[in-house]
Amino acid sequence: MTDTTTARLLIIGPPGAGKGTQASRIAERYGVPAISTGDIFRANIKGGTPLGKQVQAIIEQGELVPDSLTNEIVEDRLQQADAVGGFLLDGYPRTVEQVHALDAMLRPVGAGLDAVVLLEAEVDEVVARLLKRAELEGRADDTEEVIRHRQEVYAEQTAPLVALFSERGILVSVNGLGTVEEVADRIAQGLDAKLGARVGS
Ligand code: B4P
Repeated sequence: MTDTTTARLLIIGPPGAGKGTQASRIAERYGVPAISTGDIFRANIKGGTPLGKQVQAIIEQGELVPDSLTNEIVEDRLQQADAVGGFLLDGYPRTVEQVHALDAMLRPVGAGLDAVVLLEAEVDEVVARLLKRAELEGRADDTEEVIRHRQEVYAEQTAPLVALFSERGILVSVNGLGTVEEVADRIAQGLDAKLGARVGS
C-alpha cells in the first residue's frame, strides 16, 4: 500500500490483456477494493441467482450485459463501506453510456476517476492467452469464436473510451506484454507518477 490518499482507479484493455490478473495487485498496492463486473456476473451465474440467469446467455455469447443492469450493480457496489475511500474498477465502464453513469454516481461526492490504466496487447497475443485459459479453467466464453467476438465488441464499444480518458488527462498507457511481474512494475510506476502529480498539484 502506497499511502492513504483516496484513489479511484480503473483498469481497461482488451479481453485477455491481463486486467483481472493485475487488478488484485493494484488494489493491494493502493489499499482499495478491486471491483470486477465480470467476476460479479460469474459469481451470480455460478450461484444460479435471478441476475445470473438473466446474464448467462449474454456472457456466453460474448455480448455486453445491458448498460442499465450493469450500472445498477456498480452503483450498489460503490455504496458499500469499503468502496467509500476509493476503488479499482476492472471491466467497468465498458461503454460511453457507462462512463456517463459512473460520472453521475461520483458527482454527489464531488469526485471523479483519478487514473485509468490502459493495458495494451496485440489481438494474437490476447487470443492465445484466452485459449490457454480455456484449457485450464473452461470458461464458457473462452471458445475461439466467442473470444474473437469479444475482441470485436471491445474495439467497437470500449476502445473509444480511451480517447475520452486521455482528454481528461487521467490515462496511463502500459504495455501488457511480458511477465506478470514486469507488467505490474510498469503499472505501479505509471500510476505512482500520475497519482503523485495529482497530490502535488
Ligand atoms: P471480464 O470478466 O471483464 O472478462 P475479460 O475482458 O476477458 O477479462 P479478464 O479479466 O477475464 O481477463 P484478463 O484480461 O485478466 O468480462 C467478461 C464478460 O462479462 C464480458 O464479455 C461481458 O459479457 C460481461 N461484462 C463484464 N463487464 C461488463 C460491463 N461493464 N458491461 C457489460 N458487460 C460486462 O486476462 C486473461 C488471461 O491472460 C488470464 O488467463 C491470465 O492468466 C493471462 N495473463 C494475464 N497476464 C498475462 C501475462 N503478462 N502474460 C501471459 N498471460 C497473462
